[in-house]
Amino acid sequence: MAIKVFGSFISTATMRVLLCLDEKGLAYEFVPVNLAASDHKGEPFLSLNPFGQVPAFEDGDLMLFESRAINQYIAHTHADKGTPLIYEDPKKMALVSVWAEVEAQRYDPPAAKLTWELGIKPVIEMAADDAIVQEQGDQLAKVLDVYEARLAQSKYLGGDSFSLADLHHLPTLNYLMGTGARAVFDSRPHVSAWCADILTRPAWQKVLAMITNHYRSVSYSKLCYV
Ligand SMILES: N[C@@H](CCC(=O)N[C@@H](CS)C(=O)NCC(=O)O)C(=O)O
Repeated sequence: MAIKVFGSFISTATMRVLLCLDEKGLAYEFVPVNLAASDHKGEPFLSLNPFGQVPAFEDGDLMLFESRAINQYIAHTHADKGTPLIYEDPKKMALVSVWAEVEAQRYDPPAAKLTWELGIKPVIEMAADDAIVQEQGDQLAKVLDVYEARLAQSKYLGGDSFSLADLHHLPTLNYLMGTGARAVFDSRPHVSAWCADILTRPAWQKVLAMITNHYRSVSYSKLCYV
């Protein structure tokens, strides 16, 4: 039975899951959820995610939500396919888990707020809040100081090879690279090299191409939501 992802192409959490599936070379069906019409706030979507947020995920009789948990499931279930995103060795895997937590708990809060202010608001013709941009930019800079030290010692956050810990950053990272927040990454040499490396991964380029093709086929008013 086909894997299904219910989500939106503008959603970083949706992109995170699509990227994981592409790294694994898995086929899936994408089911668009119209956020502009608030389809995620009513049935049948609430049966998939009672918190009313995208993405939701279906694999046979298994239904999941929370992008990072979905990716853990994909990485474990298809450990032998495509890019290995986890380690069997418990010590190596523990480090991947540490940095996956760092992404979720430390990096994502400021990165997601900056993505909204600088990456998404301009597209929907809303003005960015300068105070939030300043505050979250400062917060992100402190987190990236820790990344700079880690990446000076380790090619990837979780270890010697690309893993879920790196993968989870890509959607917000990609948005931020097209904004003024890019400077906070570029000014840290090891962070900057890591960004250049992971942003050019073929699986991420494939996700971006799919999103770009999709937006070519929808009207501007729906750009952000379909
Ligand atoms: N922690 C959740 C976050 C999901 C999330 O924030 N989804 C956003 C899009 S990226 C959403 O559905 N926003 C619409 C809303 O909250 O109403 C995950 O990683 O799946």
